[in-house]
Amino acid sequence: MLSAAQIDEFYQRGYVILRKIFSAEEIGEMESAIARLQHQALGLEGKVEKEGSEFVIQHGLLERVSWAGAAEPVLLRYGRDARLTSPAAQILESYHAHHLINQVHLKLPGGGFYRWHQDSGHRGYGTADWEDVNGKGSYVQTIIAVDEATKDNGPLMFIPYSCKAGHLDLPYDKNKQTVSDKFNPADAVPALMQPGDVAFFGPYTIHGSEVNTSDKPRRVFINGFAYPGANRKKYPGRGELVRLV
Ligand SMILES: O=C(O)CCC(=O)C(=O)O
Repeated sequence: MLSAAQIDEFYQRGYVILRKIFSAEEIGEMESAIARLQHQALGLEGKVEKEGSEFVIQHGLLERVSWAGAAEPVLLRYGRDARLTSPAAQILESYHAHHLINQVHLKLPGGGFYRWHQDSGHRGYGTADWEDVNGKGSYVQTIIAVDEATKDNGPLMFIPYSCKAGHLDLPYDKNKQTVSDKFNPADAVPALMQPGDVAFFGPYTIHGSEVNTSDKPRRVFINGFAYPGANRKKYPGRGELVRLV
């Protein structure tokens, strides 16, 4: 459970990081599932649907797996673990949410660039796909660190307090860094996490990450929950309504 101060931190600074939430053994189970996903992706290229999950492979390297829990049910189980959903319930002030995202980012050496963005853009803010029905973002993204995130392996970076301005309609180009006078990248703070730590952030928090310049992967396991009624977009997987607490 989050304290009142942590909920405040989430809505003011835009993110909160909880330490040592999943044990080394549990992270080991997630790692094994990710290794099996990598095995399933061997020989694939581009965006490929397999076993209900969507694999994205570029130049032979697995970049991410969306709705990973279809191919690896253990990841669906962890994605709905109370240690994620209870804080999500507190943040959303809802007993239920649509489980939209259940995704692994592998960030293998040399890869894994994610330009500065707000998740509200990905959700479809300003289109028929998305409505901020609770007026507080209506969405929470949770990121479990599977590997240690260091300065060299492309850690997730947040722009603190960027959420305060709401949706900023930042320019979109997947492969180029986002340049906008609406935020200053020099304000970015890296989320240096240990395996088992979890970051929670809202849809208006500007975040991104650079290429992994180390020689090991920087894997994270991401689960996203939308306030009932906010989403109308079809996601890989079922995006079903789940009970949070
Ligand atoms: O894996 C990363 O570094 C980026 C994650 C991200 O951008 C997101 O979850 O929206």
